[in-house]
Amino acid sequence: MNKIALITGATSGIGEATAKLFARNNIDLILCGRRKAKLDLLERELGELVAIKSLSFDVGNRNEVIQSLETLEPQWRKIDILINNAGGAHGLDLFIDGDIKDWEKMMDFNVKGLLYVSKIVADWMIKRKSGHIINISSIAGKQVYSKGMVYCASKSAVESISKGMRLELVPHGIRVSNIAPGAVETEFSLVRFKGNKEKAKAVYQNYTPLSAQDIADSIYYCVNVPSHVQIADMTIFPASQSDATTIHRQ
Ligand code: 8X3
Repeated sequence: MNKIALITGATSGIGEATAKLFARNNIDLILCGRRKAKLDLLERELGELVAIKSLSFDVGNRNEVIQSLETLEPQWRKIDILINNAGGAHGLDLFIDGDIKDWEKMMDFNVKGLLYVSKIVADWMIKRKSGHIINISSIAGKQVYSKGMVYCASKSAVESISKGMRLELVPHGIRVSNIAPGAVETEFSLVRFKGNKEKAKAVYQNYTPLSAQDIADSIYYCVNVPSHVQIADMTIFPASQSDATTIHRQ
């Protein structure tokens, strides 16, 4: 019988690459995202390989999360792997210039959304005494940089949540892995800079950034280690990156 993975933020970037990799490796998928049309497209494409369920909801909206997950039939609640990937950065501004709506989005998606989904799925995993939760954090969760304070705070919350989950869920046979990427070229910077393509492109210029596929490969590694092994924490940089703000450009 195939394993089942639930992936949030499955319509683009790391989430989409992970969905495709899992499907090619016979893992059935619950794909979650806001973009219904993109979910339908993915469902059609990957549905040729594995069983797919797609749920369109806003991860930051508690009622939508609860209502959507409640529609899952019993066989789909047997989730083996939860990938908490939804989230992102909104704005790159000094604290005093920051847009409060950006802060709210980052806290709603990156922190609260992750908690809403995990509370429900962890409960199902506890009943089955097995499961694996993978939280997509960031180097920003380990290092604070100017103009990124609230994004960094949201990701350091993810780091704490990963540690707390591990303390409370390991006794129930659940593994928790925290993955903290550095610079990954996805829609991340386009969202951060509110659609400004020039600014977004500049982030990844004159070096080779990570791709969504690189992170999907790392996630796949984490879920495939022997069952007595738990990758607690993985920080992944491009070869040219030394810390959150230091990139060696040619
Ligand atoms: C993405 C990496 O360095 O822009 O989370 O914060 S960084």
